[in-house]
Order: sequence, then C-alpha cells, then structure tokens
Amino acid sequence: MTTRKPRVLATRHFPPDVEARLTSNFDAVLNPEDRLFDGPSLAKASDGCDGIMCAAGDPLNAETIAALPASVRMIATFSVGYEHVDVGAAARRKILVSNTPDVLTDATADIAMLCLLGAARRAHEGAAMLRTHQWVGWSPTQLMGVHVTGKRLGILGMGRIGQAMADRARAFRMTIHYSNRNRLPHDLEKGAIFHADPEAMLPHCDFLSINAPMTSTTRKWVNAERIARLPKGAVVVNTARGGVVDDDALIAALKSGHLASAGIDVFDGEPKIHQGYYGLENAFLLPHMGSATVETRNAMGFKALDNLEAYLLKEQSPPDLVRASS
Ligand code: 8YV
Repeated sequence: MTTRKPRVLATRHFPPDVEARLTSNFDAVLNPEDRLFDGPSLAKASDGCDGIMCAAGDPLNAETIAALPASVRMIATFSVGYEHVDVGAAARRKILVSNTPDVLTDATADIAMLCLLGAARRAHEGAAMLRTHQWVGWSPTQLMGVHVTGKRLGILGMGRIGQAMADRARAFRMTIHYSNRNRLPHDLEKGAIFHADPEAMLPHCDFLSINAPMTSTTRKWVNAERIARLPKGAVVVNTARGGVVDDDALIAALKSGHLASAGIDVFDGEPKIHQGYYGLENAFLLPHMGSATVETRNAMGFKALDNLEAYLLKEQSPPDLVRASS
C-alpha cells in the first residue's frame, strides 16, 4: 500500500537546498516565479494542502485563515517574526503555527551592527560620492560622522537578537543599556544596565537599536515624543520591524538634526516604504537583508521543514510551535 505524501504549499521561491528537501519529503506545490499571493489567492492555492510554508509579508490574517481549506493543518513560517500570521485565528481552526527562532540571530545582529556603523560613519554617502565620480580627494572635514567606540547603546528588546547585538557592541567598548519585558539573568546581562521602563532608557542612548518584535504594544512605539527624549545627535537603528517606528516622526527628527542619522533594514508597509526616506542623506537604508546569508536562509528553511516534518510526517509536536498570546 502506498501512503500519500502530505501536500505542502510553498508560498515563496525558497533556496534550492530547502526546496530539494521539501520536494523529497512532501508533495510540494512550489512557486518558482516567486509571485506574491494575496489572501484569496493564497487560500485558493492551498486547495488540498496539509501544510503551508510561508514567509514574512504573506497575508495570513484572520480572513485568509478563515478561507483556508479544511485540509490545512499547519502553517510553518520561514521567519522568526510571525506578526503576519494570526495565530489566534489559526488556533481556533486547530491549525498549528511554527517559526524559525535562533538560526537567524547572528546574521540579523551582524546587519544591525552594519546599520549602526553605516549610519554613524556615513558609509552610503561615501560610497555614492566615489561611485558617482564626485570624490575629488580627501579633506580634513569630509564626511565626518558620529564616533562609535565607547558610546552608549540602548537596546529595545533584549531577546536573542538584542543580546547578540550587545555582544557585538561590547567589542566596540560600548556601554549597553537595555529594556525588555523581563530583566535578564546575571550571566546573560553581562553588565548591561536594565531599564524596566523603556522611556527611562531613552535619555541614555547615543545609539538606539530596535530589536523588539512587532506587537500591539510596540506598534509605532518610537514616536515623536520618545525620539525627543533621545539625546541630540543620537542614531536610531531598526532591524526588527518597520511598524515599531512612526516614520513621519523619525523622518522629521532626521531632517531637523535632532537625530544625526538612522540605519534601517525594515520598513512599515515594505516594499512600499515611506517616500520621505528616499531623499534623506542621513539615512543608511537596506532592503530587509537581516537574514540574507546562504547559511542562514538554508537554516531557516530546514527549521521550517523540521517543524512540518515533525507534525505532518511523524505526528509529533513541532519543535518551534508558536502559541497565541493570551
Ligand atoms: C526574514 C525576518 O528574512 O525572520 C524574520 O522575522 O525578518 C527576516 O529576516 C524574512 O522575514 C523571511 O520571511
């Protein structure tokens, strides 16, 4: 007797090694053209599927989840962030949800440090000057930026990525301040200064790195009032989610000079980002590249597959099960 392989829809075109394993273990429905699904087309494409391997940006909101066929038992997102999946709506339909924690911690912290340094040291202005043949030679006042070594870094959200960012910043002899729902144990805190109230941390931040997930509490948390509490000349770094920042407020502070610069890898509504960013010289902008290394993207895909295989092939609980917050 031949048993049917569970059918899994890949909503995106994933790395080749990931798709090879997906195809070998499942009846895979691939998306080689990497076309973007809207809610109704995603629900339609899931017809007859047991699982969905999705990614950030896929609209797995309550409406889409309600429209999924009864066959769907699991959604595995190829991301650590899962704000694009309505976990509560999935739970009500007894659909399990998993994510990919840990494997992208280092790559994302590396990009956070790149954003911090790029913004502070005006890297893109220098690169553009050179590539557009505008560089007429070194001068004593050319492209002077913000000094990094020894400064104070405030980290909003001291989870895995926040802690990895702190480790990198310690190599630059930065003093680490952080705010998190819970204070870290002593061995993980490594001398960082805890602020139970994130607002109270802001005046201590020469640099502010946003490493908090996007939730109803963090939505537009970095607003005009809070930016005003940062010291003049501070640098803001965001590699978490664009929605944590009020774009109008950040752009205004970059224009007024209250903030020296910003290093940003994630945007509200990406890829349709706030038009105001395009003209800002003092913004070092990247197109959501935090986890974009071959090793990391493979590890993310394999983790998503570990979860799908556990549940759909072995009838075990997925190791990275995400639960609806109460
Ligand atoms: C991913 C991310 O590349 O994992 C996340 O939450 O933000 C990114 O690094 C992207 O979301 C892929 O789904």
